[in-house]
Amino acid sequence: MRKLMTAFVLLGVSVAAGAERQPEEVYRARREALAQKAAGGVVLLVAPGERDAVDVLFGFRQDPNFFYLTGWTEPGAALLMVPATGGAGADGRPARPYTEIFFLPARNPSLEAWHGRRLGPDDPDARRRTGVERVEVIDTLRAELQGVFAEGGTLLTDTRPEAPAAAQIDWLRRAQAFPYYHTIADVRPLIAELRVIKDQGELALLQRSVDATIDAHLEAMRAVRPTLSEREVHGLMLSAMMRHEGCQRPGYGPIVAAGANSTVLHYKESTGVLHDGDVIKLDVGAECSGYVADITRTLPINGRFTSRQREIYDIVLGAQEAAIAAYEPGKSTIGRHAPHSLYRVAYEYIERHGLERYFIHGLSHYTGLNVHDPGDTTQPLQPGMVFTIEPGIYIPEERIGVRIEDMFYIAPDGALVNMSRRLPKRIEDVEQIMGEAARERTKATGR
Ligand SMILES: [Mn+2]
Repeated sequence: MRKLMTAFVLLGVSVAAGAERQPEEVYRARREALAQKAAGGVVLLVAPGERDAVDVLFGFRQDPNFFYLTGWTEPGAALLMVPATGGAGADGRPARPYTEIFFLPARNPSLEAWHGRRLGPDDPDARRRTGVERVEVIDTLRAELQGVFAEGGTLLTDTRPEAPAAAQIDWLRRAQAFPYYHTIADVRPLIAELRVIKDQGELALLQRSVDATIDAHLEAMRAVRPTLSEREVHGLMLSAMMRHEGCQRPGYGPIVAAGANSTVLHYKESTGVLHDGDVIKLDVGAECSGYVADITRTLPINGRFTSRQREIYDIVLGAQEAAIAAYEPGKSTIGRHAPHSLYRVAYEYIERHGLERYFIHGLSHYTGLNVHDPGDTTQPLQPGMVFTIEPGIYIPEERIGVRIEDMFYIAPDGALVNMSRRLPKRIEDVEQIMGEAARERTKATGR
């Protein structure tokens, strides 16, 4: 832990009681990189409102793109990035430098009574805390846009109809009838190009989520036994991950699936009970400081795999190892149909064992602020990319579903690094941990 803390200090990640922010200059550099990609377009990002992204258990979750560019975790904000215009031309109009404006809702004491203190645009430390030079009240956003688009231009924003930006720019869409021409384009692909490469601070935050998730899986490995319910196992895993500082919530709907449920890829009910002789599939990950880990293990409920379960398990593990061994820096991809695909390697391994019709999903996805992080999966893996390798075989007629999922990153020298290697997965290691835990339980209860 001390080593990890040292790493955080070195990387400038400030460790607070809650979520951590990276240094201001990191977010500013991301905004500037996005402004480059926007090539003269105006960028508008809008955070969800107080009620739009609230989980009853875990509270408000910031929009990942908004968080990536600002580190801001409060609701209702907006960010406007306006490109520079050239020097005074023949018409005498003044040049405008590149401008960033951060918009905040006006403070609302009655809302704060319910949700707590929020930063307001008039707070003296608004600029310091947002990291943006100009902070305005969000009511002025429309007037600001009207000024910027007085002569048309391109607005880059989240164009999904359900995105918070939609309400803010509805009038602009309708204003298409005005004489000056403007276009609205999707900003998300440009941000995805940035997000797919993680910086050192992000890798440290992701490692922290992975470490919390590993502890959750170890907790389950020691606890799993017949008669427990799926929900109890899930509760134990949640408790273990929440012990880690900065861990806020599960990274995604946890899959805790025993027996026949293990053959359902995204089983979410957790209503089952653990039976002697079955396996349990645990696809559970933590979100810490916004970054999500995604790890899966499959355990024998009574502590010992049957010979058939072993057979399937070792094929899944062999497929994962084959994909890892096949990795080539600057060449391998994770896309299902991409050239030099690691998926292909894993698929062919399972095919050689005659079970390919039971491997029915992809092998990998990027991971970051989203469990399925955006990014082009046909491009060769590059330093800073973080992704899963997760083959699986699901045989409903035998009640056996096995998935093994680890998280990896590509180091600066191109090496493939397993971020979750501390979590055992070889059959003998898993059985040993489960056996020791069972013996300790017997000793403790005298039974
Ligand atoms: Mn996954």
